[in-house]
Amino acid sequence: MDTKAAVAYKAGEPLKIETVQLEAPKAGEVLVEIKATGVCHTDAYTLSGADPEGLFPAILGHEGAGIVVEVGADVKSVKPGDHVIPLYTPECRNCEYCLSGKTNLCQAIRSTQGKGVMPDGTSRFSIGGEPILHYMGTSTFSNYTVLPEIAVAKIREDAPFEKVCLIGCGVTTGIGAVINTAKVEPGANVVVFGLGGIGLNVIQAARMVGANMIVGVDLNPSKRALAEKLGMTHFVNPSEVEGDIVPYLVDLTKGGADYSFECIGNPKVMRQALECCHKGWGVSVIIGVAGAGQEISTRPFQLVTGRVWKGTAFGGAKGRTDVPKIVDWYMDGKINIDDLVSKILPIDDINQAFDLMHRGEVIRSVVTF
Ligand code: NAD
Ligand code: DAO
Ligand code: ZN
Repeated sequence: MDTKAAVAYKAGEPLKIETVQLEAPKAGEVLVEIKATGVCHTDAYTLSGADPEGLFPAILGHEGAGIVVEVGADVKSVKPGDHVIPLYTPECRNCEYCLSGKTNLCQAIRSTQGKGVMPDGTSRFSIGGEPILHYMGTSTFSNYTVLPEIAVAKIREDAPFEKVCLIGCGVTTGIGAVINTAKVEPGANVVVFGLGGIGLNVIQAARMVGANMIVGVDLNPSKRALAEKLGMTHFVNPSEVEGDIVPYLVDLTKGGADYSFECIGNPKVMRQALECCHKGWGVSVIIGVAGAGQEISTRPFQLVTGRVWKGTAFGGAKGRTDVPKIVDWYMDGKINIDDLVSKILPIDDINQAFDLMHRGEVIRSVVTF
């Protein structure tokens, strides 16, 4: 079939709207009509050329929602008409990682996904017979996309696509980091570095689990109002703090954060996030993805004296199991996604969504087909 898609031909160049040929789903695969997709920093990171694993030409996009149109042989868990959210972290429920009960990093299709192809080693997308690569196993910047069955979460049918698409990345990552990775308990003091799409979801999850202080740290004062609406109790702008921000935050939290979250991707801030944690038990979670080749550092004594450094991908969420529950939380009014969707644009204007993101003018732009 033919499908409309935004194609990334080359690093650093705008996406091009094209008619792309898409092969039917093979065994264990599903064809999904994407209705809406968020535009996330990770797409921009890959498009910029800074991502060492970025491959071109490809169809980017990993924060989508849509409807199953067709299923290949042996597909049992979804059927045409089901509403789904694509998963860049699949859940096969059968590999060593899934069965460990210790991680969400299913490895069933990891090697082919990283190469931009489907599990049989080939791409379903092409133009004029030349293959176009998949991206993160999802390629949601295409009106129709093919995914492995294990990489779709079935969701309820009354959930609006242009909102719940954010559960495909930002919402689940931030909320999962609090609930699954850090396991923040009621009364805890939390410090969140970076109040973008990820940090705001950390904040609303911290409020949901009953955290006491929820301190937000951001250089951009325009982030303050929405963060407060979502539960932030104290705002700190590092550019207004005299001297080192670490002792300032330790003082503010009366001994240090029980939990801190780095939601920027800056190794210097990652160090601050660890070192502002409480001696003896503070846990710091790295969510931000740093540039290729960057390294973190601290004095080992920070860890000897009881602080813990952790990281999380997709908030530690097992997609097929957890994503439908998060959709329910949104539909039940327990979490706010509406305020995170700053702009809705048609796919033809997708490059404008990237511009808005680079200018820091949106939390998320959502593109619809
Ligand atoms: P964003 O750009 O919307 O938000 C980052 C925020 O950090 C902005 O508000 C910015 O003003 C602030 N900031 C920048 N530098 C700062 C500094 N030095 N001190 C304080 N504040 C600073 O980004 P986002 O969409 O929220 O994503 C955040 C990070 O999370 C990115 O690195 C992204 O790649 C990563 N991410 C990780 C996962 C995962 O599974 N681990 C998933 C999605 C995104
Ligand atoms: O190696 O098993 C693996 C999976 C690695 C992918 C984890 C994704 C990390 C977050 C990247 C940003 C997501 C938009
Ligand atoms: Zn698995």
